[in-house]
Amino acid sequence: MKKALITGVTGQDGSYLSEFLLEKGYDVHGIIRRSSVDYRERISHLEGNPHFHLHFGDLSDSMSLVKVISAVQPDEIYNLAAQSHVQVSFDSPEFTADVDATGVLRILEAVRANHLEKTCRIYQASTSELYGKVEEVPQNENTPFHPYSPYAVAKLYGFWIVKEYREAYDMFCCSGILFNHESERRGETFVTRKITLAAARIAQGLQDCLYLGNLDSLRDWGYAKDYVECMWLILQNDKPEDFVIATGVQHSVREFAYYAFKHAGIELKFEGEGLDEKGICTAVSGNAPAFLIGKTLVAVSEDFYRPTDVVNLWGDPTKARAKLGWNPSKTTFEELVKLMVDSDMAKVASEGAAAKVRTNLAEYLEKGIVK
Ligand code: NAP
Ligand code: F7E
Repeated sequence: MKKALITGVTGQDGSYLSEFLLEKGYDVHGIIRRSSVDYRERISHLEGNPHFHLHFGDLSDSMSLVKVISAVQPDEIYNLAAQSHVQVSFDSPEFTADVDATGVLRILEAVRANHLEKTCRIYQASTSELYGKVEEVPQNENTPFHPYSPYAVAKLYGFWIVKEYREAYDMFCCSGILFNHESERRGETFVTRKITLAAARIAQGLQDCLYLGNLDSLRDWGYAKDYVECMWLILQNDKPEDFVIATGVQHSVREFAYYAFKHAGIELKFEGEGLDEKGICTAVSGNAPAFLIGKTLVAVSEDFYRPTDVVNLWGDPTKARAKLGWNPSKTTFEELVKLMVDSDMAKVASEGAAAKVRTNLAEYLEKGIVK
């Protein structure tokens, strides 16, 4: 039985990759960090599976990595752990560099320290953010990099150190240059999830307005569940190579918001420009309340502008399609938006129902109906 070690196992991609590898018959080991609150929501359904194991470790702690790799003796390592939020990297640039740049080096060195460099294959979670202030569209494996945030600069080091170890020590280590990929499990502060959650809350009368930053920003958004298959395919390839993983289709943040609200039963019309742009409700359908009509439901706030923003990401997945046989069009943009909104509509409804039970209970207690 093959053994895989996943860093970042509690994250969006780590959870899908764990499921994918378990289905492929792997023994899956994940590295987790200690936290004062329970954050294992995305993998809690896997705990108890005899082929799923968790180990404490941290990408900023070399010794912990050496020890976990020594204990597991993995055939494949998927390095997904990172401070992955671009905006946060402006607030915590040093931490981001330590984990996203030096952390990659620590993994590579831990593999060498355990004498596994000839047997263990390593996948590095690289990113379309490397193209940053883009120099051509669409972007492929030969497009020049121009990182445009502390996150992207740190990830650029990760990309180059992987390439260096591949050439210097003949290691099977590669980077997947992944464009944005989203899902029902996406962190709630990334723009897609922020939008689908807000659309669900507004449609259920629990939020008044959604504040966003740059609505013109363009992204090539795919489905995370489809992308983890490609991480695995990259490590099954005959030789270690880097691949762009993308859908080849581009949309703006405004379009994502338009379709998400539409699917939640709210028709939006965008008016104005820059900070004055607004998304106004023109019609409702389904269970969305009629009082929303005429109201501003999306507004722009400077708080969500970045010091430097990446605004034109559009990937060319030709190489992955040709060499790995990967299908970039498995889940379309419309399907992605729909599945995220459906999931958040259900989540908000169940939270709303639980809140209502709590309110009723409080009222009954106060009135002495329930003691
Ligand atoms: P995510 O949901 O933010 O998950 C990040 C994971 O990294 C979490 O499990 C987190 O653990 C872990 N982590 C953070 N700092 C760590 C540290 N010091 N030591 C050990 N673990 C640490 O990210 P994702 O969306 O799944 O992305 C996975 C990887 O792909 C990341 O490297 C990201 O930069 C890269 N990437 C993502 C996208 C995308 O669109 N999703 C695109 C390109 C590249 P906690 O739960 O303890 O915080
Ligand atoms: O922003 C704009 C924002 O935070 C997308 C990470 O997984 O993908 C992700 O990074 C765009 C940006 O993702 C808001 O300015 C507007 O232009 O969802 P995001 P990201 O920065 O593209 C890459 C490939 C990674 O590697 C990263 O790990 O949307 N935007 N208004 C907003 N963004 C956020 N977060 N919040 C807003 O209110």
